[in-house]
Amino acid sequence: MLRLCGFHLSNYHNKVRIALLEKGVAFEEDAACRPSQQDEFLARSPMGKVPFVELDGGVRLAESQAICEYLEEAYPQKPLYPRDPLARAKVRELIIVIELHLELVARRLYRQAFFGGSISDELKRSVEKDLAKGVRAFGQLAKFSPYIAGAELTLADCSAFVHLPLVTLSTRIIYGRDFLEGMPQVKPYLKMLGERPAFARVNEDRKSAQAALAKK
Ligand SMILES: N[C@@H](CCC(=O)N[C@@H](CS)C(=O)NCC(=O)O)C(=O)O
Repeated sequence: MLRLCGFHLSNYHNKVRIALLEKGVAFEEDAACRPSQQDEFLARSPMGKVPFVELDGGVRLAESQAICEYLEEAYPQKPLYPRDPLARAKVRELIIVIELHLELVARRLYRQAFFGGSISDELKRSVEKDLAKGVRAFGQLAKFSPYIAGAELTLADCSAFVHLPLVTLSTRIIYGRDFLEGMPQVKPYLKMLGERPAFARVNEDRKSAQAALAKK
C-alpha cells in the first residue's frame, strides 16, 4: 500500500493527495510528517522536504512531480494526462510555469507574508520582476476552457489549485495587490475545481489544519 507523507498545509503534499483521490488510488497517509534537515529524515526524503511516498518493499520517492508521474504510469486507469504526446507536453509546460516561475518565486515572500519574518526591499523588487514574467507566461498558456489545459481535467489543475491561491495571497500581503488580478478567470476556475469531491476534501482538510495551527 502506498503511503503519502507530509502535512495538510503543504501545497505540494496537497497536489499529490488530490491526484491520488482523483485517480481513485488507494493510499495511506501520514499527515503529521514535517520537513527536517536531520539525518534520519534526510534518509527518507533527500532534500528534507515533503511530500514523499513510501511504497511496498520500503522504496521511497520524493518530489511531487516525480510522484505524480509515477502514479500516472503505475495507475493508468484514470489518467490525468491526455494521450497525445504534444498535449501531454503542454500540460507539463503549464505545471513547470506554475511551479518554477510562479510558486517558487512567490515562495521567497512567504517568510514575511506567512511566517512573521521580514524580507528586504531588494528581494521584494526582484520577486516582483520575476513574478511578472511568470504571470505573463501563465496568462499566455492557461486555457480555462474549463480546465487549465483545455477540456479535460489534468495534473496541471491539481497543481494550479494548490499554488495559485498562495500567489494571490502572498502578493496581496506584500505588495497590496494580487498579481493574478489581471486574470479574472482564475477565481471562478478555482471555485469550479473546488466543487469536485477530491479538491473539496483536500481544501477542507487544509482549512482544518490552518484553524488548528491558529489555535496553537
Ligand atoms: N519540489 C518539491 C517542493 C516541496 C516543498 O517545497 N515542500 C515544502 C512544504 S510545502 C517543504 O518541505 N519545505 C521545507 C523545506 O524547504 O526545507 C516538490 O515538488 O515536492
